[in-house]
This record gives sequence, structure tokens and C-alpha cells, in this order.
Amino acid sequence: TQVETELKNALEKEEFRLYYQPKVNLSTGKIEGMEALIRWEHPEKGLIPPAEFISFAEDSGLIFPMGEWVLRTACLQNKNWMKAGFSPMVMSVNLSVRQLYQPNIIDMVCGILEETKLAPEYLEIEITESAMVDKKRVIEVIRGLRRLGVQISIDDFGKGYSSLQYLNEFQIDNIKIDQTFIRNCTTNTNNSTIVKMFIEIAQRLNMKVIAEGIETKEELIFLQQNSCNYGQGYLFSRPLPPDELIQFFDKIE
Ligand code: G
Ligand code: G
Ligand code: MN
Ligand code: NA
Repeated sequence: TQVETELKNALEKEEFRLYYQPKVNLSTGKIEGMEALIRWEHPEKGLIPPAEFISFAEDSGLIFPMGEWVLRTACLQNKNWMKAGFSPMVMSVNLSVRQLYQPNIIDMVCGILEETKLAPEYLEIEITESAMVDKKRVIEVIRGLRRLGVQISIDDFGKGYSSLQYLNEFQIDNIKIDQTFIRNCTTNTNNSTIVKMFIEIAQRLNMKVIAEGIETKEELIFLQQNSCNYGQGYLFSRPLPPDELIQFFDKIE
């Protein structure tokens, strides 16, 4: 289709950009991680969010070269921040469902780590809960990634038809509580209870918990009081291009 051709051209013309959103340690207030989020800087239409093109990239298979570009760019950026003297951070990269079924996905990740010389513990792969359908394949990919030394997190936790069985069967380092639960968790008693339960389950299973989409000081306090490990959201920062983040590093330290 026309969109697919446009996306292919955009990749060749280097019109994609990575924005980064900080992950904050809620007990120290320090930035300990970044999530890479893709955008398309269209020459006429301006900045296009991923929701408008990721599914086309998945349907056409362009998600494979695009995903490789995202991983390489994010790893290089993380390496460059370290070289510039910032304290080391874990870079999180989203993996699409299609990439999970890419036969050489582990080799691809391994190759990028070698190429960029980023130590594997500074890379985290986010897999959305909705991708966890073919259990055998998910276990295989998670094992492969962990063997490389990369961290794994479940994205959008609680949003899909999640099964708590996954937490038992997959070796996962972090769960990211979906932002729909964080929204109004201070005024909505159901959300408040659910969030507390998620935190407790994860921590009893020796996983770390990240709350997504923190927008208010009240939400932050609630999460801190309930021992949530990390947070991400507009309260701290929107996803930003790398040059704008550098100033932000200083602000939060
Ligand atoms: O940044 P924003 O909130 O607009 O992102 C919307 C969605 O796009 C999120 O669910 C996110 O997981 C997805 N997304 C962003 N960047 C990437 C990427 O590099 N690869 C994949 N597969 N998904 C991404
Ligand atoms: O990968 P994931 O599905 O988690 O994508 C995160 C998305 O959530 C990104 O598109 C990002 O722009 C968005 N986001 C991050 N923080 C906030 C927030 O505090 N509020 C809202 N509404 N969206 C957020
Ligand atoms: Mn994510
Ligand atoms: Na999410």
C-alpha cells in the first residue's frame, strides 16, 4: 500500500526519531532509566506518533528493519550518555508482537549489543502483555534475551487478558502497571486496590514495579507510600528528544 511505501522511504531517508522518557526511582528521585519511543518526523505533516504507523509497519514487515534501527539508535544513545559522564541508565526498548516471532530476533539483539559495545545489563526489552499469546515462543525469546544478560519487562500490565500464570512461568524482571490504573488511583478505590495488589504480587515474586503515566503529585505520593519502585509520566517528563533531556538530567539530580 501507499503507507507502506512511504514508511519504507522514511526509513531510508532517516526521518524516524527516538524520543526518550525518564524512569525515576521513586525512593531517591533519581533517573535510573529511559524508555525509547519512536516518532516520524514527516517533512510536511510534522511529528507523527507511533500509534499512527506502527501497525502498518507490522503488517508490511517493515517493523523488522525499523525495530533494528530503534534498538541500534537507543543503545548508541545510551552508550553516548555514559561516555558524556552521566550516571549509567537502563535503556528500555519496546518490542512489537511481530518481532517476537522474528526467527533471528535473539541474534539481532546480540549483534546490536556487540556493535554498540553496550553492556547488556543497560538494556531492557519491553514486551506488551498482549503479545503473550504463544506461550512456548514467549518463553523461548525471554530465555534467549536473558541469556544475553538483557532485562525483561512486561508492558501495559493489567490491561489485556493478562494471566497471572505468566508471572510464574516467564522469568521477568519488571512489570509496568498500565497507566489506566494509575489514572485516578487516588480517588478511585478500585484502581487504588488494584495498584496495591499489583505492587504486592510483583514484589513477592522478586520483580520490580514501574507505574506508568504518573501525572499528579497525589499519584506520586500514593505510589511512594505503597512502595512502588519506579515511575514514569508527565509529572516527571514527557518523552523528549535527546538534546532536551540533557538539561533535564541536571534539573532532577
Ligand atoms: O510514545 P507514545 O505514547 O505515543 O507511544 C505509543 C505506543 O507506541 C506505545 O504503546 C509504545 O509501546 C509504542 N511504541 C513506541 N515506540 C515504539 C518502538 O520503537 N517500537 C514498538 N514496537 N512500539 C513502539
Ligand atoms: O510503551 P507504552 O505503551 O507504555 O507507551 C507509553 C505511552 O504513554 C507513550 O506514548 C507516552 O507518550 C505515553 N505517556 C507517558 N507518560 C504519560 C502520562 O503521564 N500521561 C499520559 N496520558 N500518557 C503518557
Ligand atoms: Mn513501553
Ligand atoms: Na505501557
